[in-house]
Amino acid sequence: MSEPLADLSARLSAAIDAADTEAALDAVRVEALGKKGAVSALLAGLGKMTPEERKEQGPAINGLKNEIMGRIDARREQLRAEALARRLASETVDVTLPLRPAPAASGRVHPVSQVIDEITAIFSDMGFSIAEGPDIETDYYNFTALNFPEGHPAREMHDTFFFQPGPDGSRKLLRTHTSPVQVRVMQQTNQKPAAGYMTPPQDPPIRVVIPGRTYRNDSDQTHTPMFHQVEGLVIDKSSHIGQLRWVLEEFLKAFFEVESVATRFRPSFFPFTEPSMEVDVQCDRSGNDVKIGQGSDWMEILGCGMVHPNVISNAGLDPDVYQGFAWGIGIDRLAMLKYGMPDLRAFFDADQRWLDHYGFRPLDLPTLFGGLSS
Ligand code: 2NM
Repeated sequence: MSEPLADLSARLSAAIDAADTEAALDAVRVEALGKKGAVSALLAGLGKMTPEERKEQGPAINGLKNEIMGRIDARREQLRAEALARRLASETVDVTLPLRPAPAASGRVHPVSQVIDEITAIFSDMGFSIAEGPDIETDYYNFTALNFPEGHPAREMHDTFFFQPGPDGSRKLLRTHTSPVQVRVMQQTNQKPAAGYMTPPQDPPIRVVIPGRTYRNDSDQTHTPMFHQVEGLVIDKSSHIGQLRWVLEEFLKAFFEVESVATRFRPSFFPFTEPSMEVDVQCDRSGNDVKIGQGSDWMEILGCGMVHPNVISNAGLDPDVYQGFAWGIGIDRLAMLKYGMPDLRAFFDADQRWLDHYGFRPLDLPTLFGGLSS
């Protein structure tokens, strides 16, 4: 005997009310109205009834079917409304919370990048161009063109990182200074720039500064195998040491943001300059950190000289027509001095806390009119 319609209706209604997800509700729908569902079976049974039975049972079974469909639809709407309410409750936004800072506000510029930007701002203002060149160099550009004779001890003193020799036996190297770029700049007189580098061709007078990464196999408290240099070059028909001294002193005053600096030029030796000099800058070491531009102490800060005639001719210019001066400074040490960072090795540790502390705000670009390090 089949289940009375009233009982089936009550059982399905209870199952519909108990379904607490749309998936559970759909299972009840299949159980009632699917191909093998209880209500579908009753509907299929109508065909085997006598006309009188059908007349009575037909409306009752169809009524049950419509009732169950209606209940399922209502329950589905209810479940959806409940789900929406739960989501709205869980995703509320507290508009009184502080905003999370934008990347431009929380990101920091590394002190080395900051100092490079400051140096290039100062020299741009003096009419210099900025040039760049490859980190991987040939022996020719790194040494030979710069008047380092074959087998000269200065080559060993550079602690060069060499690559494996190529098929022709020549070894590339990681540049030990940025001076090869000076040679490339001089060579580009009347030529197109080499692909990929921001090195504008220029006829003399050449006024150019080259910041960049340099490499030497040396690592201790004060040396890292990769470090940064900025070198400068001026070439004209009558460039002289007096101009060199003026340029360097103007640079040091602007960089250290002081009214005056005294400098001391001592004779030295570099293969690519003659005469060569080391420059000491006036400083005060009586306090905790070194103060530039005051006091009665001296600190060596850079090397410079008049470009050797061999370098000028190696670069394709006539040394009887052109002469000039060049200098080189270590950027990492300049950054330590100006911003009071005690340990060079921390520069390249990629420690977020160090960068949060010593880094610079990315939208405060250094300019001479707006302040270099404001
Ligand atoms: C220094 C010191 C002295 C220098 C010379 C040249 C070139 F290519 F023009 F010959 N570039 N840089 C130079 C001179 C670099 O660094 C301590």
